[in-house]
Amino acid sequence: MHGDRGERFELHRWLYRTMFTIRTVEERLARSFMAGLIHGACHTYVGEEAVATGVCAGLTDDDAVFSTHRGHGHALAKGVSPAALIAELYGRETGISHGRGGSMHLFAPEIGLMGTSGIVGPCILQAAGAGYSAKLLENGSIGVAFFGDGAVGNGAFHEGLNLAAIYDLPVLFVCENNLYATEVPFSYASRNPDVASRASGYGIAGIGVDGNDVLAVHEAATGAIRRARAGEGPTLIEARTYRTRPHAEGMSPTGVYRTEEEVAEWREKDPISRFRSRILSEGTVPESDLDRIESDVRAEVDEAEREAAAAPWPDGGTAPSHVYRETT
Ligand SMILES: Cc1ncc(C[n+]2csc(CCOP(=O)(O)OP(=O)(O)O)c2C)c(N)n1
Repeated sequence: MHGDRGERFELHRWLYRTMFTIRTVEERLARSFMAGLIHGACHTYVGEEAVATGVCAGLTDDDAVFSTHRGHGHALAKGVSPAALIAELYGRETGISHGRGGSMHLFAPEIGLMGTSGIVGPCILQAAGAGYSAKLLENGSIGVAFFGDGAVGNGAFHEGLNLAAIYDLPVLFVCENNLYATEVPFSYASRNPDVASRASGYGIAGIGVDGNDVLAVHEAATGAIRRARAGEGPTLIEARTYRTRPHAEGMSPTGVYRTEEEVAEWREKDPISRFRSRILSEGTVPESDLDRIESDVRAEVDEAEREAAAAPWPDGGTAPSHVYRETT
């Protein structure tokens, strides 16, 4: 296959595989959490896969991603393997952070995953810092912050966007607006439900996009990445999406804050089945390829789970390692 058609074939395959990998890993992790295999909290990304996937498809290993407590999807889309992710959540030596950090301490700087984090907000400042560093070094890389609507009211949002704006820093601020911060509706926590519109307050570009449409996210991100690399400054992207599982595993998926009907409505807008239908209607990738991708991913995740469950625990004697910088 040549030219545009060939590029779309490869892109669509990558997007489908990445979203399906995130979904499969997350559903397995939810099951493992109930089985007591996961140490610490587990916030899944089910329903929001198109955001990390659409953005990360435009990044290189040199671009620095700063993530959140809901960061498994960002880690996988940036290139962490299911095996290294699952082993980390199981607390094993073979995990991406050698079993020391778990879900909210996933680090792989060699591929630009600069960390998931349990603290809501600072990733925005860290991404601005990465953009500042890239600008000084003139290395063409960019900083990316993924954060939820809950971070928009945090002071870090104002400081990070303002700093990036005044220095024209190469940064993408990606707000994953899933309508709730834990169980608090964004409509309660803000008088302005339109996050993208806030960009104008900082004099930067703001784009609102359907966060369950992976191609729309990818298109918005590609334009923002191109502008950032060209020295044209930061962009705020608001990806409107929804998490269909509870805030964290073990909590209720519905309750006083949202109804079962609302969750069911959003399941109808599932980003993976929507993308599958679109691929098939446009004929970019044959159905047999999509089926093969699914069976390959399931096999990979099966193997990753088996390996993680059999992997050794970190040696207790190494607990103080990596806590303080070695001095001479
Ligand atoms: C600074 C800080 N304040 C409060 C919390 C407690 N907390 C954990 S998750 C969360 C909600 C975050 O919501 P949002 O940013 O919208 O992300 P989502 O969970 O919806 O993906 C809060 C308030 C925290 N972790 N850090």
